Amino acid sequence: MATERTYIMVKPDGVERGLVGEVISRFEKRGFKLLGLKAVQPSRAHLEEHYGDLKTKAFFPKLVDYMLSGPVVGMVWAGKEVVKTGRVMLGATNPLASAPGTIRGDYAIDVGKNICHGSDSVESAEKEIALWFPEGVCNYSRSIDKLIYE
Ligand code: DAT
Ligand code: MG
Repeated sequence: MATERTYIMVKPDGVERGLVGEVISRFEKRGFKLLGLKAVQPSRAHLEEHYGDLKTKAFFPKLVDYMLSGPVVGMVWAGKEVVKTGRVMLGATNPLASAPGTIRGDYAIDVGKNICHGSDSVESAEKEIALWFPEGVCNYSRSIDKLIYE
């Protein structure tokens, strides 16, 4: 069985607020496997591609400007149902609707400053991984997996 992968990104507000470690820590402690990690200052064109499905939305220009306001930290995590579970760990898009215990529910208030991104499907995860990590990511096995998976 191929291992599912997702693209998780700490947005500029999350980086400036010192929440990179917190996001990494939650995915690490949950048991997911880190395959890629880097800080980047993406171009406008790169962000417009990443958010391509939202380009007709009224908030699109503001979203891209916000994403351009500082570096982001992108990561690739792997594991069982990591796409769906990653989204649950992030919380709802609007932080005010996010449950406490989620990243957005614990650290954010406004939708336009919601700290983190997570792929919304296996297909978009693979597209986003290719976009943000064109050089490729790691692939390795961990002996600890026998303590995490039955
Ligand atoms: P998500 O980031 O939960 O996948 P999305 O893909 O629908 O949500 O939107 C991408 C980002 O755009 C989101 O994290 C914050 C911003 N956004 C979404 N809906 C918005 C809205 N109604 N007003 C302002 N910004 C919005
Ligand atoms: Mg999305």
